[in-house]
Amino acid sequence: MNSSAAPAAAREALRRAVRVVVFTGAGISAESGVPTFRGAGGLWKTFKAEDLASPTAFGRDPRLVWEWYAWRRETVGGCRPNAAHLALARWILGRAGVTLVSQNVDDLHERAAREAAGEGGDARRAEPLKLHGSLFHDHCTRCPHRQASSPVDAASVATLPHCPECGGLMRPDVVWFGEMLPARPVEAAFAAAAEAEACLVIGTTGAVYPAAGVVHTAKASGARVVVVDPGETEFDALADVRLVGPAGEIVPTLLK
Ligand code: BV8
Ligand code: ZN
Repeated sequence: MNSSAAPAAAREALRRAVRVVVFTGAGISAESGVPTFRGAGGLWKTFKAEDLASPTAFGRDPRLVWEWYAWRRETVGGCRPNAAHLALARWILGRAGVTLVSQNVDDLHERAAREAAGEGGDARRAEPLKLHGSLFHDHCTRCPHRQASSPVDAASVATLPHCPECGGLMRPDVVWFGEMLPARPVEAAFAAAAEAEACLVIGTTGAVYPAAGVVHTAKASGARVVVVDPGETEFDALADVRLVGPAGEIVPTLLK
């Protein structure tokens, strides 16, 4: 359904659902100024995914890959959560039964959760299960050490971040193509999707697996699926309601 009745139908589906899964992608951060992957100004346009977001690329030229991630950290660091992130965080904290699942490696959902929870509030319920890792953490290529990121000097391999425990080269704590997703968030996301009566999809092409399977699992388990996106997505065929437009405009009204 994609008509004037769509917003009311979407609100009704979310209101009636005891358990909701919210599934987000790069599009929810677009209005904050974070480049998406496959859109017009998309990251993959300037760079090719296999050239940079893969273990082979990192093995071949860790300096270049680190330079790209340092630039992305800088870009996201200058962005702020937008109205969609904030409305979503407030809505999640204001009711029970919502699981937020994100493919995004930025920290805008986390920052919106802290802002919505306020001083001394508990932001954790509005923080996402991160299926593709975190842009702001590094982990060691040789041992299990993981740490919050610090400024990167990508001038040479020697100046790249190295592990304080074993001296191994550190890498961004994101999931590259061909790599396994982190087990705990994936299991929790698919378990929530299997129980959900509604699934709200915001700003994702639905092109990347196994993450996109979360929405298919929700649909197969009887959830009503609401898709928010200005463009076409691979979820349109299974959507019960499509709200066509930017998240920053649609989400605050939808969740009011
Ligand atoms: C795995 C982290 C196997 C890194 C990312 C062939 C060869 C090799 C692999 C495969 C293959 N075929 C399939 C695969 C599997 C592959 C895959 O799915 N490839 C796709 C592209 C075909 N998947 C993997 O490799 C995964 N691992 O399969 O491992 C395995 C199995 C067992 C044992 C060992 C290994 C790993 C995938 C994770 C890759 N990492 N990112 C980094 O960020 O650098 S993927 C990247 O894409 C991001 O995480 C992003 O979130 C994700 C999905 O993209 P979207 O979020 O949807 O963003 P996109 O730009 O595409 O779309 C933006 C949307 O927003 C659009 O719809 C647009 O209209 C909309 N929008 C724009 N403006 C707005 C808006 N919406 C709302 N408001 C707006 N204002
Ligand atoms: Zn180490």
